[in-house]
Amino acid sequence: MVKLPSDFVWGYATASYQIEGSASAGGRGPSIWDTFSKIPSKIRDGSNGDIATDSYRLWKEDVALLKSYGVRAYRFSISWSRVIPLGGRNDLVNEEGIAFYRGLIEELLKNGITPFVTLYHWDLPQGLDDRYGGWLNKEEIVKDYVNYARLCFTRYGDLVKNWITHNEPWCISVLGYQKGAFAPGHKGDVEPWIVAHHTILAHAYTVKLYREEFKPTQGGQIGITLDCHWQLPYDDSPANVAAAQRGIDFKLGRFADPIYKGHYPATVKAMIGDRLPEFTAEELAVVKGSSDFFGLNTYTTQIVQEGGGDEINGRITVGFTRPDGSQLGTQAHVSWLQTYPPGFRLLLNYLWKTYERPIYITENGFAARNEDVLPVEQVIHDVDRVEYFEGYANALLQAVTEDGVPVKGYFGWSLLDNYEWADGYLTRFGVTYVDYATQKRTPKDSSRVLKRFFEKHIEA
Ligand code: GBH
Repeated sequence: MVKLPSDFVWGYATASYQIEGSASAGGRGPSIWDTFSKIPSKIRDGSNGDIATDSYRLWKEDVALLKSYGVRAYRFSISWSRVIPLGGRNDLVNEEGIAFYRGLIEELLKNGITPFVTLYHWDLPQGLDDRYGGWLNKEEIVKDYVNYARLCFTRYGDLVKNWITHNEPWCISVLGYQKGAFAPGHKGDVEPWIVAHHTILAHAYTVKLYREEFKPTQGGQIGITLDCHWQLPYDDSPANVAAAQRGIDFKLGRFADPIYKGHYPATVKAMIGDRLPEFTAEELAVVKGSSDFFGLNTYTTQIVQEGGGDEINGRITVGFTRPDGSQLGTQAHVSWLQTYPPGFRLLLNYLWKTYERPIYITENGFAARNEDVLPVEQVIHDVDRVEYFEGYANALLQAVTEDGVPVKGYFGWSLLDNYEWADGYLTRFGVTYVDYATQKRTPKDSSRVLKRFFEKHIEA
């Protein structure tokens, strides 16, 4: 095969809190991000998602934009507290919120765009955190999450055939409960492992529900999205090679191994000891095999050396500098991201070999430098983002056509510049420039790159 298969899907991704705004309109209840973003000094520019890109009101314009970009699919997330304002299984459903996503889904389909729906992109209803501690409370959160998922399958499953449970549980547990950098802002080294365990269970029981009660009649697929930077050993010393594998275990394997293989990685168990919760036999039977595909968010590669780092990454040191002093690739606006397409190809091969599931790239993208300060006329000529997407799309093509990795879809992050969490509005990942004063959308050069690429490389 020299081309991508004719049913290859591609498009752009977004997330509810990052684009919707209208935080207290339409009957929406608050989420933990509404609370967290208002704590002084948590967000670099002191901003929040109250308005964001105003997509709760401008959604038709956004669908038209997607259409003009030639996409086949759009990945967005549902705001849990917009459809169940207080979040719980005995709480009221907000029909206005339900109707909003129904309208969006119908408009996408009318335009020939397939919806890929994420159930949870970090905006837990504040009501659940207040009531019982949110992700820390196993019995309650699993039941409430499954109930919320049931509502979505019931109301949208006739039209939506591609479901993603969590977006990046690593961020939920590590940034939310270990580093305190994301909502709800806890710090410690016990909670992150408990929370991670509960996100896996909520995911798994949701998939069980879908497979038993919805899939037989609705016929869709469901999986989870995990994030990973490829880990490149600093040199070929056995210690650094082992460190790179441990880095992958701590970032990805801690979720992927239970879900696809039925156990936590041995390296994680060894370092975390009895802080790592155990699954009961009954739970394990539900967890193992609980994803129809491998959803991957990936942005970059890190160069890894043994030792020195903290436990979060498995006591490794990560950077971008090679032994000869050279950098891995083009530096982004954010410190954690450099362009390195070969790492993407290596990661895809690793995932296929290790987990043997079809892969969807659910996010991949680049924040070019200084887009927060340059005038729009300059920002739209985003050469670094163009270089990034060309490199990564070609690496994907090679992985599929030369290495035989079954990648089924690709979503660029993101359709629009948007609320970049703790970075606020200072970091821009969009292929569309957003003027936050007027909400005017202007396509950047990069919006044409993926269109051209997939027009050329997908089988007719
Ligand atoms: C994704 O997160 C998110 O799904 C999306 O919402 C976000 O807008 C997008 O990527 C761009 O960031 O703690 O050293 O890893 C990517 C995960 C989490 C990666 C925060 C960078 C900070 C540095 N990101 N992380 S580090």
